[in-house]
Amino acid sequence: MLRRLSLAFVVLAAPLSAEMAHHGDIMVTGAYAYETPKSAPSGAGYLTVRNMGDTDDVLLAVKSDPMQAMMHETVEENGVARMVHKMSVPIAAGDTVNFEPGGLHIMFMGLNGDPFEEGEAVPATLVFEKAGEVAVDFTVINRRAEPPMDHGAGH
Ligand SMILES: [Cu+2]
Repeated sequence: MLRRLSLAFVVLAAPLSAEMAHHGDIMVTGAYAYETPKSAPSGAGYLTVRNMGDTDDVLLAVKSDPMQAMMHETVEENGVARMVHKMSVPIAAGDTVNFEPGGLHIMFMGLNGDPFEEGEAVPATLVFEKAGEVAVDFTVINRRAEPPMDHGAGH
């Protein structure tokens, strides 16, 4: 079921919209990050990526200068959770991939004393193999707030 998102979402197409349509339509929704403690070196962001096209795509990187952003996945082995750095995340044609707590997430490193504060937006650029660069703002929310996620579509 498609739920209405409680926060406005941003979909920014690459400059060449014809190219975009040709190479597959990537739609990014519900991007948010949790606020961080003042001295935290890093923060985590989550979002939903949909491939509305008929061509498989791959998320290759996330840029968020001056921070370093990486794709991570939390995996559990023998009851111990650890984070694995993902070099790429496939977004198959017609697929929806959820980055959510306990699974895939965007790790922002190098906060350098500038914590994520509730209400601010963290700008980032997602780099896809075919769709190219997609700009997205991660809305920073309170740790206890309900994430602006659409959980229905991907499960
Ligand atoms: Cu991580």
